[in-house]
Amino acid sequence: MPDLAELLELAVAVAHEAGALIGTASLSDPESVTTKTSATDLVTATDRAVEALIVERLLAARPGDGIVGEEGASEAGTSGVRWVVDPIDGTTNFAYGYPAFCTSIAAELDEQPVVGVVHDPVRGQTFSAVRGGGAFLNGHPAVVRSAGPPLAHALVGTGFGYGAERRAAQGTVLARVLPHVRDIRRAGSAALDLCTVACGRLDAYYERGLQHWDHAAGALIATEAGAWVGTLEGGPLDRERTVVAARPDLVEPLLALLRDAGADTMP
Ligand code: LIP
Repeated sequence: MPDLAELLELAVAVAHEAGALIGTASLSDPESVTTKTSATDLVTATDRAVEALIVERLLAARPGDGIVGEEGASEAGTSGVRWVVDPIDGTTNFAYGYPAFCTSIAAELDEQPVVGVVHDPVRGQTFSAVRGGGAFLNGHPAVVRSAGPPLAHALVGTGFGYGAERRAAQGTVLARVLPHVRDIRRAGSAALDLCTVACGRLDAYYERGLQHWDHAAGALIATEAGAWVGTLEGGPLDRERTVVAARPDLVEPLLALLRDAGADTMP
């Protein structure tokens, strides 16, 4: 069993270094921004440079570990520890200079997250968690309220995919959800949204179609903060399902509202 405190310390140090590199990035060269799965799915040279830095640092410290990264990093490893990396979650925001993006690093054992770090370089905020050890924001406990305003007065986060068909369906679901909650927030980064639930700045968050690296660290942080984290459809957090994170007292009414809104039948 690896020392989880050591993995956490490494992930925090590497995430901070990634944040510093992001801070020096220039997007002035038009070649530095290209697209991936669709014309709206952006990737920048900085995403790739930050992922390369993270991979280099993690494997230098722990040569036997595995890694999977959004920008293509893939190492099987032999140690049993696998790192799941999103160098810049919220790339569209980063490319626009819209101040809501982060670096997300998770360590997994047997495909279960045991360490999660989400670093927001704009606000200088680092969210972290170790399985069974609680969640923290800049070293202070991050705790979800066990109870609070009813769903009709809840602040709910969500997000939209890069494909037009899915966006249309997500827009239809959102229109049905909106009259039944206080308001909606769309930050543009699933990792930040999950951490925002973890520290009680949102009452709940839901999104369909997330990649593993979008939620690997944030889901552990929200869970360790006391949020319910799961899927609308039941089963694991994967691309085919709707990830939900919420105050425990909101879960039942929120899942019912999302089903009524047709969230579980979206393409
Ligand atoms: C983003 C997610 C966000 C989602 C965006 C995008 P990326 O990840 O964090 O929640 O709404 O469509 O998938 O592409 O910035 O790493």
